Amino acid sequence: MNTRGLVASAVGVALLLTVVLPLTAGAASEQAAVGFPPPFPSGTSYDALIATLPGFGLLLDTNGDGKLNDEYCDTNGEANLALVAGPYAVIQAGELACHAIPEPGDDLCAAALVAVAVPFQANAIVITQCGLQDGFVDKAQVRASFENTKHAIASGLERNLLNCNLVVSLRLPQSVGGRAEEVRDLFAFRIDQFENAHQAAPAPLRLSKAKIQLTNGDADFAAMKYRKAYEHWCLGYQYLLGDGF
Ligand SMILES: [Ca+2]
Repeated sequence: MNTRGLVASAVGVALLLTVVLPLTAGAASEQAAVGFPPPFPSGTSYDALIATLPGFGLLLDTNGDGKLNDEYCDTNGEANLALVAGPYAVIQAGELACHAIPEPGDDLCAAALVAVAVPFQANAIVITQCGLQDGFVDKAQVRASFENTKHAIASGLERNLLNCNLVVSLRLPQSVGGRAEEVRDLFAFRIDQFENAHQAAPAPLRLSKAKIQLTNGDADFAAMKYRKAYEHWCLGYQYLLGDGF
């Protein structure tokens, strides 16, 4: 393909970007407001960063929640951006080749290619915008997955504490592959939460009893009396259950 054909082809691909591409509906997902919500990006700088993407049809409210910060760039649109990136690279190479032409032909050559390259440079900016947007959404989703996984694990531990289930792995220390420290730290964390909730009032007797069980459990755990330690923590958790919240 000669230079004229290449440029014509590249410009044709660029014009495709002006076409708003149809979007496909996402798979059905849980929409209830449960768990840790993804911390999607926000702020005036962020708004400025993505401001042009909706106009290109690259960032649309596909889930209908009225927000764009939770959306990935349209994949078809991104594919077209990538298609244009190839010819742009060729044009950039052509600019370098212009330097091999004696003056004043080199400047004329470079000027002609720069003029052609302008829309492609804009395209490169859009690629960067979409890359950042997709990265922001990925990061928010990963954070939410991490937090919700911790919530699910904590809930599972609490269900065992609720019934004082003597699950062996929950009694053994982490040094041998057990989860006793997780149980202990979760129980201690719940005590702290209860104390914070009682800041405006004296700590109730049941909370004090729970803290005693934490101390006793810690002592037994240090003495490698793992079953007794778990039983203390479990009993302490029972005191929290009856705290009247
Ligand atoms: Ca949305």
